[in-house]
Amino acid sequence: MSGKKVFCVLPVIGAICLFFACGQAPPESSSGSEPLPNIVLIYVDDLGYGDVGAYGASGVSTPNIDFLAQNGLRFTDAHCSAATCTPSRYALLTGRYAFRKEAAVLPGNAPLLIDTATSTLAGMLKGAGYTTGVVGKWHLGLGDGFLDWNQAIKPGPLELGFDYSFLIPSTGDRVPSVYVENHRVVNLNADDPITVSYRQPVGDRPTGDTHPELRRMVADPQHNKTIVNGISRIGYMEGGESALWTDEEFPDILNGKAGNFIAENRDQPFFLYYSFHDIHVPRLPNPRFVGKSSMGPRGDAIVQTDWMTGQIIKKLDALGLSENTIILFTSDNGPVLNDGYEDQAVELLGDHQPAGPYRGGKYSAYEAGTRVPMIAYWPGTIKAGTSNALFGQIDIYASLAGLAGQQLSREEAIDSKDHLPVLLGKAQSGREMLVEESLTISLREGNWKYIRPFGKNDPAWITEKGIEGGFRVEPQLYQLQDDPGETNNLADQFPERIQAMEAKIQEIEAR
Ligand code: NG6
Ligand code: CA
Repeated sequence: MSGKKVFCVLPVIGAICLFFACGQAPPESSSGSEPLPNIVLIYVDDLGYGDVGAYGASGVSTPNIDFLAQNGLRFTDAHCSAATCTPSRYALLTGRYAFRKEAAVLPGNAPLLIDTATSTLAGMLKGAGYTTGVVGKWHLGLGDGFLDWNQAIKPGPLELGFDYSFLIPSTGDRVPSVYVENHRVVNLNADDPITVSYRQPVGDRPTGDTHPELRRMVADPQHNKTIVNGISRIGYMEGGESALWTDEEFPDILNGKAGNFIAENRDQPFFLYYSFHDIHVPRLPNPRFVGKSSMGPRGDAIVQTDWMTGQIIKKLDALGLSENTIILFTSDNGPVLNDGYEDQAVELLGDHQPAGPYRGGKYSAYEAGTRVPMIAYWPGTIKAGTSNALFGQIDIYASLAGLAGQQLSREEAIDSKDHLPVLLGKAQSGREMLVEESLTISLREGNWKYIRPFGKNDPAWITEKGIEGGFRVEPQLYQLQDDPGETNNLADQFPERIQAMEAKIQEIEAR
């Protein structure tokens, strides 16, 4: 890698200095000759299929993400595992569907969802010789159920195979509104301890309910609790004044931590799971991005996302790591406009289509719930192009194991399949079947899409958000080739296909 090339000018001296500097040569890939590439997984929050220029965005321009798309492999049929955050991230990091754990969106004081005995993507890569780090939104719980935010916060990422972590513990709209670095809340003053409650008010900080006039944004009842930085959040929080974050600083603080991790590990293979806060609510982009789109805060947050992505590309370039680093850029679920705060996302949308040509969005059983932008960029190795292969993020685990030459045990990542050739653009046929998790389960088989019946038609909280959930008491079957917008339910015409696809879901569930 470049750090070593600079360090070791002459081959012989190079060999000697390498020997003394590192004690051993860097780990190699499965082929045995190439050094392992670094892996940077940029995981954007709530970014929809149509929210990026390269996927047809009209209300915002994203030159840096478009650069990745133009010079890398742009997927048109790639899916996160679920239509909300926690389940998608659970599946990404464990290679197991979230329904196996009954995972749903977690409150900000939930215990760690992933059992520390469970194999994880980070742990697997660590075993292959990678230094592993996570920076950004976590939302998989922390602690063992009795978490004291003023003490060592564990178990968490460091107990799941990450060597380094710098976290927004759950979401930007949930307390505690503090960063956690490794096992500690950052900048916490011991004389001002933190208490968190999701049941009853704690402390005397104003809430949106008691002091609506102190809010910078109007929020719905769930988001109307403790006010931090002028924004009411979900949940109550007392203390920790010196540790509170300022939302507008997220891009610089997170990029700083991500950049440091990259720079510090430039001389050995690293895996960085870089999990953006954007474009989740509350959308409070840094002032330098305000007004840079035509869509208000939601569009400006996309501009900020693009800038953050560009800085990472530049950082890798500056360190000479680009040709030995694979960047995977994708999102944890589909798009949402109104998700709890009045930030004009609906009013200023114009003709921008956050979900592209697909129906639904975040939370939905329809395609837009999980069909998200995904780009694989690795200059010199991945050829620029477009892949229409059906790809699931559930397969990132086994595919990267393939890349790193790691053999998975029988119990490990049981839902993940090695589709490395698809990821690298060397094969065009991806998954035959793909599970999409939401309040129900949908199954893709080629271009067929079956949506399992749900107990009731779209619940009120979904329709109130202006979302089409796709939840129906009757089965739904669509043929996406002719009907990408899932408008023509063919269930009555193809009862045997419905039966067969339902049986396949049950087979997967029973695995
Ligand atoms: C929901 C929140 C929503 C968002 C979501 C999680 C309410 C009414 N809505 O429960 O605002 O925080 O959880 O988003 O509380 S996710 O991207 O992390 O899944
Ligand atoms: Ca999300």
